[in-house]
Amino acid sequence: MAKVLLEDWKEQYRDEKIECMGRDEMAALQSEKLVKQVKNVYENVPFYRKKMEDLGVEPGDIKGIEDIHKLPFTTKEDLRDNYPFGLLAVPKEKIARVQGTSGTTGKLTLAAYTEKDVDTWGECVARGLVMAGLTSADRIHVCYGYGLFTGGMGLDLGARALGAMAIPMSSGNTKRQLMCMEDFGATAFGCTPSYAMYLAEAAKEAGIVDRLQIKASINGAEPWTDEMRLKIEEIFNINTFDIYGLCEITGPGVAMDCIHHKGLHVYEDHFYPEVLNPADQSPCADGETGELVFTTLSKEGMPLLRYRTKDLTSIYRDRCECGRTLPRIQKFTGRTDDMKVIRGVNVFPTQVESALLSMGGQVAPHYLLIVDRENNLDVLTVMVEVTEEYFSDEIRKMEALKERVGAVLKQALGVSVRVKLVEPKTIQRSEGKAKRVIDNRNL
Ligand code: DLL
Repeated sequence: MAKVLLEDWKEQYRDEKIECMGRDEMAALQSEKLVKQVKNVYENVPFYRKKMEDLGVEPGDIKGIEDIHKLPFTTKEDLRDNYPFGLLAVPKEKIARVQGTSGTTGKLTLAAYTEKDVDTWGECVARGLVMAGLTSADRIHVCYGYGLFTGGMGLDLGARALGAMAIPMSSGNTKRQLMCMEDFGATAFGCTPSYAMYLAEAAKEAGIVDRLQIKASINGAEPWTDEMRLKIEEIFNINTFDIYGLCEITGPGVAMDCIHHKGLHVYEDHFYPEVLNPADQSPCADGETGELVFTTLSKEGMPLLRYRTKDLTSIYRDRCECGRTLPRIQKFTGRTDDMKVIRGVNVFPTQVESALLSMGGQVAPHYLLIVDRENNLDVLTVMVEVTEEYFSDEIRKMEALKERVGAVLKQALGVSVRVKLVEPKTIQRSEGKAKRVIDNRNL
């Protein structure tokens, strides 16, 4: 309930030395860590020794960060093949916790952390919390799920490192979430952006927005647009920040955006980012979109070399207006697996989101893409929820709105779509990561 305007923002740093370090100094730090890490995995992870031997690379060939391109890639399939503990670089007794994520094929992707890895994780999230203007005096309501999913634990560890109060709500039961938010005087909350939108609408409907003490929210775990951020900020009157992570690298806290929202700052002293052309894995120039690939420079439990995230973004390495030199990855359009090719045109759900949100409140930011194949032709249907304000029993009005939505989507996507308008509150709300696409094509 207290959005701070950019001109009144006072930037704080958790670790100013690292966050604002000159590029050469950072490269030296990364080089030192990489050389050690490569030696470590070569000696302790048979999988990496074999991969390096297959490429004819020895630890001695890696003299600094500039040699990173000589190293082998790691894929999600490699993790599956070595499930659950085949990639550990330490004995199992040194593993303090495991976290995971359920993949689309049903098998878990599992990651293992030593005590020190857990501390580093908390420290990285705390950097993000400070970036969001929070201090040890704050009360952070965590409605990411707790469990193998890293969201709940990640924010919790961050709050702990910061010395703030964690309110471990986990996901679900929106009424109770809002009640506790109000009763405990939470000053910040964390959850997926789709759930933040749902919470915002529910708080508005319950007429309690003015009674909340929230000033910031930390949202991530799924792609979302700037338009969605502005909508959440507007309803709650708060500042909202994007946080990125994946359990294989660390949970939330690999990168987060600052008040300038010019991309998410990667904590590159721990996670070295590369953006590579998905076709041939050659490096993309700054600003060019490609696949994000990470090498964990400090990880002990399950270090990964050049892990292919399948997330698409671009990177900028110039100093941000906030003073940080940490490189910025742009808000994600989605993963390579989220992208749907509709009659030859690439479509991301986030494009639909920004188009719908540009329609000035005629439709709600809740949508679902359904892809079918009819007579050998791809058909994309977009289910769109009409807002209470615009919903009407008059067929003519609804037909006109449907046409407007169709035109806006065609313009945004470059392909025509079928629009199915549905009544307010009929598209299922998510408490975690929203499911935005159903593909019935069996490709
Ligand atoms: O989603 C970790 C996380 C929890 C991040 C809470 C932020 C907040 P996984 O379940 O392993 O981990 O899923 C990782 O989610 O590769 C991206 O495709 C997607 N993702 C995560 N954060 C963002 C974000 C957590 N801010 C996968 N924007 C990643 C877009 C995101 N996509």
